[in-house]
Amino acid sequence: MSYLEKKDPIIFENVTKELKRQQNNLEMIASENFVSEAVLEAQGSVLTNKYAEGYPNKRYYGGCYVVDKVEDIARDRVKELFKAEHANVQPHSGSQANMGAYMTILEHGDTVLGMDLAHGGHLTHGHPLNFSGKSYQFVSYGVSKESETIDYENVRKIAHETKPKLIVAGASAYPREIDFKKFSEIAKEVGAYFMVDMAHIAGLVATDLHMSPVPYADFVTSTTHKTLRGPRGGIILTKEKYAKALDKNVFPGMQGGPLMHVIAAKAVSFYEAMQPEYKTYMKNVVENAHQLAKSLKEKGFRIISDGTDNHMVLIDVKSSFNVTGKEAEHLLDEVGITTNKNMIPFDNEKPFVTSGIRVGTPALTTRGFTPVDMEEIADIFYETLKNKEENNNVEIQQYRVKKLIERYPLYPSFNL
Ligand code: DSN
Repeated sequence: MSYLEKKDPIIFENVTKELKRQQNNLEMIASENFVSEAVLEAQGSVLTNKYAEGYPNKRYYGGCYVVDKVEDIARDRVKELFKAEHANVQPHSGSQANMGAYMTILEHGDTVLGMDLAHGGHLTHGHPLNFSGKSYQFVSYGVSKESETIDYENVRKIAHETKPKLIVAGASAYPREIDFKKFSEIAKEVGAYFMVDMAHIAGLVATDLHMSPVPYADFVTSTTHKTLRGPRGGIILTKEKYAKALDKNVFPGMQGGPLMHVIAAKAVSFYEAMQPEYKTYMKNVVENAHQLAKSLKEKGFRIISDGTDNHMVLIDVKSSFNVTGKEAEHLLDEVGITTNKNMIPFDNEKPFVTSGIRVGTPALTTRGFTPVDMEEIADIFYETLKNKEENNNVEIQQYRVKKLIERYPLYPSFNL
């Protein structure tokens, strides 16, 4: 019997249920992944007990000589991984990472140019209810109606008109490569700082499957739990010239004690991302996404921007099969496929309904899924969504999902 089971059976029961849910469903949320057992072990370690406000060798608490080493290793590894001059590994999340970067260069009310949320941008890129939209004056760029890809000339035009202090690139729902060089040229033209939120594509950047923003941006932020396959958390990379100001804005500016157990787990995932197997993994992620987009198209789904360059596919389910994103998410859930409804560019539906769903291949690829499986999954999507008024043989699709899952066990050694 585990400690948890003995002490707190109800939480134990739910942890077990969540393990089973992850094992028994097709996890296709583009921002999710399955970390290694080593990452889980570091995150579940006694480092959770340690207070370490400050930075290595400059702490406000005694007894930090061990966690100092851990944070130094994490910083060194992530700098090596992304070829960055300076790294801060303390942000508790991607939102905190963005806040830390904003606080370093912006004053309240400053103008920031970021990607429209409805076109793929993130909550912290200026949503009116988020701290970003409340603290700063966000203006936005989007994608072109025809190609559904970023219109750089339009970005340039808006930048010249609005003279932002900061330009933000990076997205939560954009399936195409982003040209960070072009963005940095535009930023230079208008005298703006340039920041990239690479949360979704960090794994592709680490393995040279996407242009790196590091040489071009003043600040690069990321989460560590998406394609990077680490624990839930954030990082900020920057040039040496901003290092001191950035660190001061993260602590004491924005956070107190760092989560040392999470930093240890981040360090483990950075090590893993430097290994050749990870490069193979990321190549497979992209290959699977390509195949998924291709097979979905063959089945009659309209794919935003007509394909993908990365790990995600954005599907216009509304114009494909007259089903909203909300309905599609629900129908797919029923057969054991986890996705999320998502706005598509120029969407007429409300954010809680949407015309699209966003799917990704990072988690399934961690389990070992291949392009042949993507063809099968596209067919299950089709059979499930083709006619919402009809019974689309839910049991048959559930059985097909079960068969796929059985082929690629997840955390087989876990015996909770
Ligand atoms: N909510 C995340 C995503 O799903 O993309 C971004 O923070």
